[in-house]
Amino acid sequence: MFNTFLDVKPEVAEAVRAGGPVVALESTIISHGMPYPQNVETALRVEETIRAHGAVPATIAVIGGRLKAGLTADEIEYFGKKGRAIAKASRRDLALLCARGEDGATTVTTTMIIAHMAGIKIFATGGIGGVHRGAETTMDISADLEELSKTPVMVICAGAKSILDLGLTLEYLETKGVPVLGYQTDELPAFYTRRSGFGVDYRVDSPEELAAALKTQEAMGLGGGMLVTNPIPEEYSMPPEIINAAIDQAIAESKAQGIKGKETTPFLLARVAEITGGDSLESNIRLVLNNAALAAETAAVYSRLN
Ligand code: PSU
Ligand code: MN
Repeated sequence: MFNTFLDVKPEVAEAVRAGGPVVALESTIISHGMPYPQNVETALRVEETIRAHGAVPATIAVIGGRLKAGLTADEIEYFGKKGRAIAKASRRDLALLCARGEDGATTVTTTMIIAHMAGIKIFATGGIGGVHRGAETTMDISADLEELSKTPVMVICAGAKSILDLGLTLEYLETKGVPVLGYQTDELPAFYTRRSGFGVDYRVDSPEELAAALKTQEAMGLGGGMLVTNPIPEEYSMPPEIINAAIDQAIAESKAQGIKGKETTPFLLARVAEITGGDSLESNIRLVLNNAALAAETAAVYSRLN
């Protein structure tokens, strides 16, 4: 799709034109999800992993009011250094950021939007947003869930952190018609841990099955995205009691400090990372690399279908 606000990196544009494998990546995970310099190192390693599995990486962001599909290493460094000073860009922010010529870190929502504009079908990340605990009174539900219901991109993640109400998140996705697939599992993974106690809709065991599911949903003209949840590799998963205690503490602090709106998720992510220290950062990096590899394999299979 042509869009006058969109700049597609030449390598990405060529691969899309040729129907080759391309994987989109988000930039909020760089600016808000990890500390500098590990965020930049990880973003570059994720891109290398995608290349090693035969696909072209396209890290997505808003820079100087332009929607970017594909960043240079210098642009990734700039994003990582500027960190949380960059505006977190959700759907409602895109027009204003472009009108004002500003930078924005793309969330799952805006990465899906820009990936779709650029013709990219598969996107790898760490965790998605969802229905927050206590949403029955705060109404804090991530725009990621709405976007998954309308934009035709497959999002490959490690589930969602239990900073969210995972049961309500699954209910919302069911209402919105978003298929939730478990990669080699029947259970929704909870980011740092492989298990959550909640079932997924379908277990899928190979990149071939993932590619076929995406192709079929497109061919039927159903619209909307798909969510693939890929458990963190066993050796990097964290003890549930440690991570759950950190999450409970972070939520209590956010309530005490009156954190609201778009600040909630970055606050909780940062506090959980601080409380659990280097262990959770290492787990976070490993699961993103794991998702990047699966996304690249799936994109490679998808590009050979037809
Ligand atoms: N959850 C994570 N890691 C993340 C995010 C969420 O475990 O990095 C980021 C993603 O960019 C996601 C966004 O799209 O936070 C959701 O923010 P909100 O809950 O404000 O919609
Ligand atoms: Mn929110």
